Amino acid sequence: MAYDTIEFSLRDGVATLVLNRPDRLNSFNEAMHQEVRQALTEVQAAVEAGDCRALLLTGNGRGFCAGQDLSDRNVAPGDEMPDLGYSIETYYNPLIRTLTALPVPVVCAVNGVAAGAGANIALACDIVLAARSASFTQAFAKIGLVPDSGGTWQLPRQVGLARAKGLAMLGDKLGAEQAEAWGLIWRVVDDEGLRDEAARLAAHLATQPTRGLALIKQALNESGTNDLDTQLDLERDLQRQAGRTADYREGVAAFMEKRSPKFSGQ
Ligand code: T3D
Repeated sequence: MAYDTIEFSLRDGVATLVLNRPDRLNSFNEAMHQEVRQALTEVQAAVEAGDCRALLLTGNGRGFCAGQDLSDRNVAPGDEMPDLGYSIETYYNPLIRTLTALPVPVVCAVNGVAAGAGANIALACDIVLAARSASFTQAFAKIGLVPDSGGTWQLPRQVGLARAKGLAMLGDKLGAEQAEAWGLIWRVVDDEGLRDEAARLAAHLATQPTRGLALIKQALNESGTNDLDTQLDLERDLQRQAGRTADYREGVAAFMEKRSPKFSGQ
C-alpha cells in the first residue's frame, strides 16, 4: 500500500515505520493516524505469518514526533471545542495498546524532539535509542492538557514520582543524555549513526527467539501491575510456553554443540 504521511517497508523480518511530516515535526493529523494504524495492521498480519520479527519506529527530519498537530485544534472563540477524549479513545490509546501488545520487539529511534504524545509513543516502545541531540518534552502542561498515551503510567515507573511530576508539570525539554541517565531510554547514539544503529539492532532482534522475546515483553509489561506472587505464577506459565518452542530446543542444542544458534522464531 502507498502512504503519504509515513514510509513503511518490510524487509528481512524487520518492519520499518517512519513518520514523515517533517515540516510539522511529524505531528499527528488524522491522515497520519489512519496510515500508522494501517501499517501496524500490516505488521500484525506479517507477525502472524512469521514474516515480521521486529518493528523499527523513527521519524524523518529534525523531529521524531511533536504529538497532536495543533493546527487541527485551533478553535475560534465561540466555536465548539473538539472532544479530545474521542481522539484519545479512537487513535492514541489503540496505538499505545498495539505497540505494547505486539508480540515482537519494537525499537524506537528518536531522531529529534519528541513532544507530547510523541514522547509517550516513543516511551511505549521496547528499546528506545535516541540521537544525542534529541529531547523529550511532556509539552501537554504548556497548553493546559494532561500527559496522555500512557505518559502518566510510564513516567512514575521509569523515573520515579518526583521526576515524573517535574517533567509533567513543567514540560521542560529533557535532553537525550539526561533521559538515558534517568533510565527513561536504553541508549544515546551519535546523531549521524542513529538510523544505522537502530536498523542493526532491529535486524539482530529479528534473528533472535521471537516467541521467547514476546514472552519476556509480556512478563515485563505485566510486572507493572502484578504483585510478586502473581508475577511468579506468570513466569512459571510463560516459561512453560517458552520451553515448548523450537527456538528453545535449538538454543540448548547449539550451546551443547558449541555452535551459533539458528533461531526460526518459532
Ligand atoms: O488533541 C488531541 O487529539 C488530544 C491528544 C493530544 C496529544 C498531544 O500530543 S497534545 C501536545 C501537542 N504537542 C505540543 O504541544 C508540542 C508543540 N510543539 C512544541 O512545543 C515545539 O514545536 C517543540 C518543543 C516540539 C519543538 O520546538 P522547536 O523550537 O524545535 O520547533 P518549532 O519552531 O516550535 O516547530 C517547528 C515547526 O513545527 C513550526 O512550524 P513553522 O513555524 O516552521 O511553520 C511549528 O509550528 C511546527 N510544529 C511543532 N509542533 C507542532 C507543530 N505544528 C503543529 N502541531 C504541533 N504539535
